[in-house]
Amino acid sequence: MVTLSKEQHLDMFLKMQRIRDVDMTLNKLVRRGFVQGMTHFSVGEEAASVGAIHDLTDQDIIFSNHRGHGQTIAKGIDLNAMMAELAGKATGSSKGRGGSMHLANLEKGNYGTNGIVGGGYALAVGAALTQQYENTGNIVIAFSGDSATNEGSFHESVNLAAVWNLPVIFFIINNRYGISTDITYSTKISHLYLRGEAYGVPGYYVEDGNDVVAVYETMHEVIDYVRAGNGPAIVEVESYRWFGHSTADAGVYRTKEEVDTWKAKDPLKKYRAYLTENGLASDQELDAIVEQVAQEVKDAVTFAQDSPEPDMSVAFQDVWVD
Ligand SMILES: Cc1ncc(C[n+]2csc(CCOP(=O)(O)OP(=O)(O)O)c2C)c(N)n1
Ligand SMILES: [Mg+2]
Repeated sequence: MVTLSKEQHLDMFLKMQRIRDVDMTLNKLVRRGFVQGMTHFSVGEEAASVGAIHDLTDQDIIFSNHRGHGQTIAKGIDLNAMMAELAGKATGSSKGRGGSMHLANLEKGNYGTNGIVGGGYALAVGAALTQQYENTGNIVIAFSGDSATNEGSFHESVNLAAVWNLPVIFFIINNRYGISTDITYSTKISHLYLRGEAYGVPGYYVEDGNDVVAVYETMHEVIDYVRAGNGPAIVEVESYRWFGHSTADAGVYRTKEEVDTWKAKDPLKKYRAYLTENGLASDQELDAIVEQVAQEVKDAVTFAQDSPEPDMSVAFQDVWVD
């Protein structure tokens, strides 16, 4: 058991609320053409991102996938820069050239979301090799979904990381679907963390990935293990996306009952109950955070809307190192 301070708890609650509010807001704005390109929401999976990232420093590195708003926010991006990026504006975190699936924030160690399923694993292994080679003491997390672990790049990356004893964690959010394909149609084994066994990598499992404290406690142990130079680890947490795979999903492959069952396991409600029942925060304190975040998100949308379009000349900037 790790003891988290009240400040740490409130920070985790705030980050989870930010993820929730940003994606709920975007879900409405998408229909009004605010977002440039396709986007995938993290609503329902907030605890997994925040619990996994809370113990990282700004120098520790993350790579994410197409569903990366949650990790991007948990790693501390400025909301104005994120919203402007989603809207394709010049003030965006990647000057409006990236959008939802190329959200990066290098100062905070976010090396980017990625539209190629399984595309982040090998990049994470490369970044972990740099940390080892330069003896920085920093670690790397490669976030992915369940389905991506069927890509060859997952297996090659885990194997290489194991052989080279690299400081990288493969963090899998198992939401049971790859677009509309149920996991039982694509994967024979019951738990993805077991895949580590084949490569000599320890696997950790959090059954309730909607419990931010449970995710945090496991990750606290795993991060210490990896930072101490013991080599890579795999972590699998179970969670669920409330919305469709992307903004273009009619949702015909799952029942309303199934979605409702998971909505009842709302990570934010669960955390609020934990904090209030354990005397760590009052409902009033948490309500104040909810209000503060609502204002931040509103301001970020206004900032993005009022920002200029990028000039075409930026398209070829930052492609090569000078
Ligand atoms: C190499 C590649 N193959 C297929 C796709 C299309 N695609 C986008 S997301 C996705 C499913 C990913 O599922 P999972 O890894 O479980 O993540 P989740 O969407 O559930 O968070 C697929 C097949 C892609 N973007 N890249
Ligand atoms: Mg999935």
